[in-house]
Amino acid sequence: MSNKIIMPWEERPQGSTDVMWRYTGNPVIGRYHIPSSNSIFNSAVVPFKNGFAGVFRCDDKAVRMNIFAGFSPDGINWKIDHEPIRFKPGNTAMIDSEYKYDPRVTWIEDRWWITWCNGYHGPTIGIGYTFGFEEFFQCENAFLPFNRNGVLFPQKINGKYAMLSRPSDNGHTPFGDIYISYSPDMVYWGEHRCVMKTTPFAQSAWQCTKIGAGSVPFLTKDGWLMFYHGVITTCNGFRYSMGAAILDRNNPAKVLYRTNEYLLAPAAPYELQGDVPNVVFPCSALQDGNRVAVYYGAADTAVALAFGYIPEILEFIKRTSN
Ligand code: BMA
Repeated sequence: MSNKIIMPWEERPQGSTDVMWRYTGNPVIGRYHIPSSNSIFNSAVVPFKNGFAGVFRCDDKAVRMNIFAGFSPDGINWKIDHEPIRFKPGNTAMIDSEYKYDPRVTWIEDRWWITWCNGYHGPTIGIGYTFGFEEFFQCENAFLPFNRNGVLFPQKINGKYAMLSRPSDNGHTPFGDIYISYSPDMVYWGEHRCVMKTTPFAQSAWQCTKIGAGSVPFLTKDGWLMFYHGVITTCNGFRYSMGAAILDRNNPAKVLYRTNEYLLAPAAPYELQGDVPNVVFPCSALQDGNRVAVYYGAADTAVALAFGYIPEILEFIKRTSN
């Protein structure tokens, strides 16, 4: 990130020993931020020009799921378009989409790539791109239904685009592991490999039902750092928390370390109360030297921010890894 851009940041609260901590102004974006919205959550933010751009999941008051572009000078105060993104055909004329949700955004080489959960006879991974968040182009879906949580790496790996995803079912999916797939051209995806599975209940129950990639991975001295969500099934339904993993730089199918303890779990009122209580769902991470700011969906209702120091997070992942 260029020095001119000032990333949203707050120091760790006095007396706290948490590895990651919440922004005191949370939620950053409330549910009624645009006139049509019922909820705004699970959204992705990237540095753009002298500030930030984002792709936001805004469900409307008919609870139709769609993605919207937004802009901010500081990552905190957002102007989100009142109309959803209208995609033009990119590398295909087949751009059917019954709904769009849970976007991620990645700069690769010459453009911003957007992935999202695309409704095509059930959920699968939609792909699109934009050069400046004004015109948007939609590409072939990456996979057959059913799949969710498609997250691109920010650079080609061994000459190919690489994407994490989570094969699922057509409903609320009581299972799910993270896979990686490769593509030479953003049309054909293959070489699918399993990356991470759920954990045994007695070992790390917060991630024993399903896991899914969260933020676009970024390189650190130890490898790719990726925030992900983990889910436990409770007597009141699913509970979503955030952990992180370090993946091998040259072969990201190889997990070097992974949090056995969560980094952030639903505890703040806006994470406990909302359309779906008990959800912390990371979708993007900004970094600035040693610091990271993670945007996450809170209770399927609002967008929130958490902060941490990258060296401390790496140390925590290694220390709590099994
Ligand atoms: C998942 C997705 C997410 C949502 C989560 C919790 O299956 O639908 O968009 O945040 O459930 O409801």
